[in-house]
This record gives sequence, C-alpha cells and structure tokens, in this order.
Amino acid sequence: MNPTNNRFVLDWISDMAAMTKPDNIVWIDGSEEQAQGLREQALSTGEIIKLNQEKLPGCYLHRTVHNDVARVEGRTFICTSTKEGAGNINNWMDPVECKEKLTRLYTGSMKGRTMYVIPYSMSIVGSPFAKYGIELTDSIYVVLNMEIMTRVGYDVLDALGDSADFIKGLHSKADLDESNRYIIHFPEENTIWSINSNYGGNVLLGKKCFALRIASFLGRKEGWMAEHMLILGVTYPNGEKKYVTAAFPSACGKTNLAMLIPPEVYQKQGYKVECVGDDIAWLRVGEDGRLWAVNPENGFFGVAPGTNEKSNPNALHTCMKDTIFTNVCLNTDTNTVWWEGLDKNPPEHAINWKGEPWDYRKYDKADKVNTSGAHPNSRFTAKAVNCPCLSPAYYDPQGVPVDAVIFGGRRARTAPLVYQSTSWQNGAFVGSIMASETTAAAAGAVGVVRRDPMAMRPFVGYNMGDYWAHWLTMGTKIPHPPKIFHVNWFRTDAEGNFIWPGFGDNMRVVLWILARCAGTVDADITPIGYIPKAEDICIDGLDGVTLDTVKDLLTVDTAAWLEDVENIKAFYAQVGDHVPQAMYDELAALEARLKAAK
Ligand code: GTP
Ligand code: SPV
Ligand code: MN
Repeated sequence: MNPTNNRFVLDWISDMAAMTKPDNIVWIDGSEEQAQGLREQALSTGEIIKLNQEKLPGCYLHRTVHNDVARVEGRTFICTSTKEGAGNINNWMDPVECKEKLTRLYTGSMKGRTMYVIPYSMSIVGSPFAKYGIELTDSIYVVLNMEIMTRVGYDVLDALGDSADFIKGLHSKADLDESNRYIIHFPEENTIWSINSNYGGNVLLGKKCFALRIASFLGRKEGWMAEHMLILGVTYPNGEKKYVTAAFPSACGKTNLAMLIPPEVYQKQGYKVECVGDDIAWLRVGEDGRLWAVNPENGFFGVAPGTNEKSNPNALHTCMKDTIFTNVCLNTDTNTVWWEGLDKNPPEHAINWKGEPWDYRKYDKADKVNTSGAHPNSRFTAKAVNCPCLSPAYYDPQGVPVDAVIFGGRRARTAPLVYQSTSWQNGAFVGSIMASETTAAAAGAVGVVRRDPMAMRPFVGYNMGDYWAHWLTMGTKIPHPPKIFHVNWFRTDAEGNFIWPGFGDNMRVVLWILARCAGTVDADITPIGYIPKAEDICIDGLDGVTLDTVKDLLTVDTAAWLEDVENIKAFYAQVGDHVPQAMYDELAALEARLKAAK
C-alpha cells in the first residue's frame, strides 16, 4: 500500500524506478523503529560502525570512498533551458542533453538494491514557509542523514495532498565513479538528479540542492530569498531580543558563530545567545515590514576539525548523541571519535578517515588530507533538538525578525574586523564583492582567495547577475530593512597567526553591530563604509588584545583595496552583462573614494 494517492508523486516514482530498476521500493515513514531497522542493516554491511553507546549514545561512524569527501563544484550543474539562465558562474548543460546523458548512467543503477522514498519538509510541516520534497535514494546513509537534517514522515505527504508542488530529488550512488559524478539541478522543473557520490552536500538533496539552489530560484520568482546564512539570537540583560543573520563561505565560521558562548564579561551582565540556524536561512518580508528568517533545516551537518570544548562547546555537546560522524578518526581503544583540534591527545590506537591504522606522530600540516586522523572536511550530522543553545524561536513557524545581515570571509589582510555599509544597495554591493580563501568543504585547492558573493557562489540556482538584481529589488520591498555589515575574523600577523581571538569573542563585534542598528553608538566613515571607533569594541577580559590591536584590525589599507577593485572589475566582467548598473555605480563610487583617500 502506498502512503499517498498523489498521482504526481506515484507516476514520478514509477518512472524513476523504471529507469533505475531497484529490486524493491521502501517508503520512509520517519519512525524510530524503521530507522533502527535500517541502522541494523547498514551495520551488517559495514556502511556504518556503531560507536561506544555509553559515551556516545545513538552515534555511528561512516566513511566515504577516498575521492568522495566534499562537494564537487566542477561537477555541479544548473540546467536551465538557456545557458543565460544559469549565467557564467554556474556550470550549465542543455537540460535535454543532460537528461539523456544521465539516463544512461541511471539505467539499472539500483539493480540489486532498494530504492528508499523519503518524503521530507524544509521548515515546519504546514507552516507558511514550508516547502516539500521527496528524495529517492539507494543509500541508507542518505536516509539516516535526511532523517536528522530534515523533517521526514508521512505527515509531509498529508500536507502535500494532491498537489504537484514538491521538489523531485533522485539520488543513486551507482558505482561511485568519480568521472561520472554529477549533481544536476533543473530549476524550471523542480528537479534534482545526483549520481555517483555518497557525500553530504552532494547527496542530502534537501540541503544545498533544494534549500539553496532550487529555493533561490523559487525565491526570485516568488519574492523571497534563500541564503547561505546562520541565524543568531541575542537576549539583552533587560530581556530584549535581537536577531542577526550571517553569510560566510563554507567552513568559514557559521556554525561557530551560531552557537557561540558569550565571553564572561557579558555572561555576568546577563546576556544570552541562542542558535536558530547554522547554515541556511529563508527570508521573507513580514506584515510588519521587516525581514523575517527561518531555518528550513532540522539538524546540523557541521565541520568536525577544530570543534572543541573551548571553540564550540555547544556543537560538541550537540554531537554527543544521535549523531552520524562522517570521515572522522576512530579511537579503537575506546570506540569513540577524534579529530584534529578536538584536544591535544590524539589516540594511540586509531583508524584514520581512510579506514587505515593511523599514527599521529606522522601528522604533517602541509599534507593534512593524507596524514590527518580525520579528513579536514569530516563532519557530524546532529539533531537541532540536541543543541543546548537552540532558540525557542527555532520552533516558531513565523521565524524571527532580522536586525542585521552580516557578510564575512577569510581574508588574511584586506578586510577589517568589521565595517558597516551605508545603505541596503551599498550593503548588497558589499555582499557582491565578498571574497574568501577556499576551504576543504569543496574539492580543489585550499587557501586560494576567490570571490564568493554573499557566500553563495556555489549555491545560486540561476544567473549571478540576476541574483544581485534580486537583492536590490528586495531592498525596495522591505520598508524596515536590516542594516548590512561585513566582518573578518581571519586577519593574520606577519607570522600567519590569527590576530583576533574569534569564536565566543566574536560576540564583542556582534554587540557593536546591534548597537549600530539601535543607533546607540557612533562610527567613523571611511571609503569602504562605517568603521567602529576602536574603543567601542569591548576588550574587557581579553588576553593579549589591546586598543592598538583593535586599531590595527580596523585599518583600511587603501592600496590593498585598490588592488581588490581591479580584481572585482574582472569578476564583474566574468559574471557578465546581467550585473545590475547599480553595482557598477557602487564600484565606481568605491574606487573614487579610495583614490581620494590615497
Ligand atoms: P559550512 O558548514 O561548510 O557551511 O561551514 P561553517 O561556515 O558553518 O563553518 P564552521 O563554523 O564549521 O567553521 C569552520 C572552521 O573555521 C573550523 O575549523 C573553525 O574552527 C574555524 N573557525 C570558526 N570560527 C572561527 C573564528 O572566529 N576564528 C578562527 N580563527 N577560526 C574560526
Ligand atoms: C558547505 O559546504 O557549505 C556545507 C557542507 O555546509 S555541504 O552540505 O557538504 O555542502
Ligand atoms: Mn554551508
């Protein structure tokens, strides 16, 4: 018996099954009982490993194949009917040709396997923000992860009813052939096809594929925004609550900021910080004329390395139960997990992310991938409900009103600790010129500066120029827009050490940002925007950070910025003729101000 009579759903499943030819089809009902059965099955084949259930209840370890450890941007395509629809920043294939090509790869790819049908919702089922998807997959790992990351169950089918309004996701591991790995989006058909991978962002189709690429496309059509943003709540000692969203590129600190623990100086005064989301925000204009945000996800797919009791205790506690670890190091004495930066005691007896015996003494910083215990992009999939600082607002179907939008990236020099844009248009421009050093979250070189507008370079489901235009249009539709800022936690000294302490201490900057929104603190105007007066960034209780350190972190190096302007011009040219004129006007004005300041 099928749990729905929806013809659109059933016909599509039969078509996909006719192509992939699974031995059988199993509907995922979201029950713990069914999940337990699947875990048993995955344990029996070695697809997952049971960890120490006393220390890590409900936790499992999964290892991917060695060449399948991150998103593959080079093999990710936006297949709109015209190339122009996808723009120059995305990879594009003609949708008809693409389907022919992939049909060949999918044909019989599920033979001897089960096709699981996962009905899921992004955001709260039945809420005004909710959008529904169905993912078909031959991977139990995907089923178990989707059950953590999204809201899975038959209530989704009930909410969908007879409607055709759902995102059709097809995933097959096939034979994990790297040269035939494809992550394909057909935004005009609400369809996602993923094949030959079994890693996170490539295969948990509710996340980047739906909630960012397809959703950004829908958002443009329907007048809302899907962004690569965390959502953070700050409660003041007087009980007042403020919310900020922040867009940082992959592995640049969203999870850490979203779960920060306030420095003691603020705790004593009664400040509290709560997490609403750590990776994706859907934003709409509310009836009150403000911008409102929800986190459409139900869990965290967080970076493991660097997570520790000091940097992010909330994340650490979140992943102490009901978690699937991917590509971390296994301590074979205790049957627990370890990763670089967890503590200073790497396990004596361990198996690395590749499944080989591992000797921590052979660790070489210059060759992390081959000498680390955990892969640099190893991750935990953990439930939002298990996060100690989860905001009650996470459960509010309306979401939260946003006071500030923060952009940021990893820049060793150019970007100061924080600056404020001068208007929504100027803020959108600041987003468009974002740049960051690349990280292990995507396949390819690490540490290379590249432009990553709004932290969405890999996630915009249409033409980047049109996406910028959509940002500008949204500005005209929000009567009380949030103010827009830019931060950089990653400035380094001559030896390459981070100057700013970061992590929980980033709250010091967030409070300056909120004070600017409230109009309670002054600032200095510079060619790039407003900069704090150094004494307005609270450094009470910070070791080794003086007023001079803050001054240094806030300097605007005009020559470096003028160099950046040239790079931005080249990038705008690459984005092509859809770049809005307003962005060129902003760029010209920035250049003129910098030249005048020289
Ligand atoms: P995705 O899940 O890939 O989108 O990444 P994310 O933006 O959530 O990144 P995350 O918070 O997991 O941070 C990734 C890495 O940046 C980790 O290794 C952190 O330890 C490091 N990091 C985060 N915040 C800071 C900070 O304030 N200062 C410094 N120096 N490092 C940080
Ligand atoms: C990112 O790369 O931005 C992530 C991890 O959040 S993944 O889901 O793999 O894309
Ligand atoms: Mn992300």
